[in-house]
Parts: sequence; structure tokens; C-alpha cells
Amino acid sequence: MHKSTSLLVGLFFLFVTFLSCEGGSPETAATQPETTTPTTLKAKLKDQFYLGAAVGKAQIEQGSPATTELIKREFNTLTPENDMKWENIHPERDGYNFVTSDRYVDLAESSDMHVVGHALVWHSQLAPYVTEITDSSELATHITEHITTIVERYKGRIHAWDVVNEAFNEDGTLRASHFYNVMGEDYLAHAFRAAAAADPAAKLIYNDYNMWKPAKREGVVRVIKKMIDAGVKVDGIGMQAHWSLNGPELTDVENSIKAYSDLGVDVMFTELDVTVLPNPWDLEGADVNQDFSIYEGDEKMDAYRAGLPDSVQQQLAERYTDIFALFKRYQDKVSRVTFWGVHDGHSWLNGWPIAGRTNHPLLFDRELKRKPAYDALMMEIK
Ligand code: 9MR
Repeated sequence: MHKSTSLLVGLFFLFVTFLSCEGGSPETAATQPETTTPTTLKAKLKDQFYLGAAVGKAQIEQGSPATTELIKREFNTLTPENDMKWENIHPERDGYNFVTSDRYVDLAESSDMHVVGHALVWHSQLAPYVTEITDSSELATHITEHITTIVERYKGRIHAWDVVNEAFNEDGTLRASHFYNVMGEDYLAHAFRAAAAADPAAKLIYNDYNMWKPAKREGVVRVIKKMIDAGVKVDGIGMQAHWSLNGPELTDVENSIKAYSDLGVDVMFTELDVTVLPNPWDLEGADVNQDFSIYEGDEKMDAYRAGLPDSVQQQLAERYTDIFALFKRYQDKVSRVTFWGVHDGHSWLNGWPIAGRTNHPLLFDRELKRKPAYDALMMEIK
């Protein structure tokens, strides 16, 4: 061995001996501050906000073990993608179906998650019989029964509810949904009151897409403020965040974080994903009622079937880094960030707005591997 090398090795052993004498007893070790470097994004952000994912029926019911392991390792909050929506959980006027939602709550509880329920009152994925209720007091009573039955069932186990989903148009007026057409604006306050009565401890959220748009923001602020001023319990505003590589501008998102948190409520990013595919229009939101089937099979619209090129991985990484830098800056106002799906193979964006595409919007690829965007967040987010 070279002389200087053996000197170095000698010093190293001396150092190790010193360390082991220093930190010897378990009592001493227990009082040492935690110095380990986080190895997951969830751990890195644990003091800032919850980090979560939406889980679909297949995962809840069959539970691919590798995906379950990933979910438990990487996330500390879950949202059910479809299984608590009205048509699934309350398909008949007198008939509920809690099979999958019960399993969902079991899954989330099995690793101590912050458990979200989605969504109590929404015009879409509504059981058809509801539109036959056209008397306003009958509809109000039925909404109360729907909310009370579901929220009480999971009282203390579901910690946050999307109480009303997507009630606004892009110009900030209220959407002419069945609920609005029959009950007017009051249906929102009515739904929140019923949820608060059923579980006073649950966080109650208003959730919508394109919440960064100034006109929509103004409408939401106006209506939610009126409710809060009238004593209705609203705890959070959920910004869905179905975004793309180029939009929205993060200054618009920032202005919305400020405006919503000025209402005295938490802001949550409840359905985050970043589409990398071109769309036939200037895609800004997630209105699922548009039909673009003429583009199915169009290769230009589905350019990354064989995988995402490095250059686009890089763009996605930069976009996510900018997004999370903003979230971090507003960590005192943002309480949760949930991805809409666990991995790219399980994302609604493979089927919407054009069916059968191969999209890559999340942090884990189809083989459940971390994408460069994940590694960039681990490196760049301080
Ligand atoms: O991801 C959901 C997809 O599987 C359903 O087909 C779709 C039907 O409306 O709903 C999707 O989730 C939506 C969520 O519940 C509310 N915000 C928009 C989401 C994407 O459409």
C-alpha cells in the first residue's frame, strides 16, 4: 500500500472509532436530529403538503402488488378516481353500492393515508334517475340523503370530501347543471351544509378545472365567499390541474392560489397531470363531454407510442420543476398535491380526448419506474 494511502486508511479507522464511541447508546441515538436524506418525493415534501394519487377500480379491486407497493412507498394521500361518483356509489334511488369504495378506504387506511372522497355532487357520472327529480325540495331532500348516507358511512375514515365538483362555466357563471336548473345557486350551500352535518371534522372542498382562469376565478371567489359569509363550512378549494407542457401560465396559477387562500381556505391541487401529446384544439381543461373520435388512430396526434424521447422527458421535467417550485413557494397555503393516476399506464389521458393514445403525463412510467421528471424534482426542489 502507498504510504499516503495507508495514512488515509488509518485516519479513517480512527474517525470511525471516534464516531462509534460518540453515538453509542440507543438513548443518545434517539435524541439525535434526523439527518437522513429523503429518498422519496413524499418524504422530501412531508412538512409542506400531502402528496397523492388517484386510484382506479382495477387497482382497488385486483391490486397489482407492484403498483400497491409503489402507491404505499410514494404517496401519503389517495383519491378514488371513479368509485365514489354518484352513478357508481348510488346507482338506484334506493340502492347504494359500497363494495369498491369500502375496499378503497381499506387500501388507504392500510398505510395511514390522508383519505379523500370524490365527488359528492357533480353533473357528470350522475345516476340517470336523479334527472327525473325536478321538484326543488324533493331534490334537496335527496341530495341530503345521498350525502348523509355516504359521509356518515366513512365518518372519521375519509378526511376530506370534494363536496361539489365543476359547478362553474369558464366565464365564472354557474353551470346549467340539473342541480342548478332545479334548485338554483342554493344547491351548493345545501350540499356543503349536509356534508358538514354528516361529519363535522371532515375537510370540505369545492373542486373544479381551469381554476387559474381569471373569469372563472372571480366567479368561484364570489360564490364561495358568499357561502362562507353566510356561515357555510368550506375548508378548501381544489384546483384540478389538468395541464400541458406549455399552459397554463404559472402566474395565473399563482394569482389563483392567492385569491382562493384569501378566502381563508386551503388550496389543493387535486388532479395534477401534464399532457405531452398534441391536441386538436387549444386544450385548457377537462370537459369530458367533447367528442374528438375523428382523430383516433392519427399518428401525428399520438407521436410517442414507442416511448417518450429524451428531449420531451426533459421538457416534462422542467415543467414539473417549475410547477413544484411554485407549490413550494406557497407551501403555507397549499395543503395537498394529488396526481390524477399512479403511473402513465393508468392515466385517463390515454383515453381522452382521443381514445387509444399513449400519453406520458405522470412521474412514473408504464414499468412503474421513476421518470426524469421525478429525479429532477428530487434534485431541484429545495
Ligand atoms: O379519470 C376519470 C375517468 O376515468 C372517467 O372516465 C372520467 C369520466 O368523467 O372522469 C375522470 O376523472 C375526472 C374527475 O372525476 C373530475 N375532473 C376531471 C377528471 C378527468 O376527466
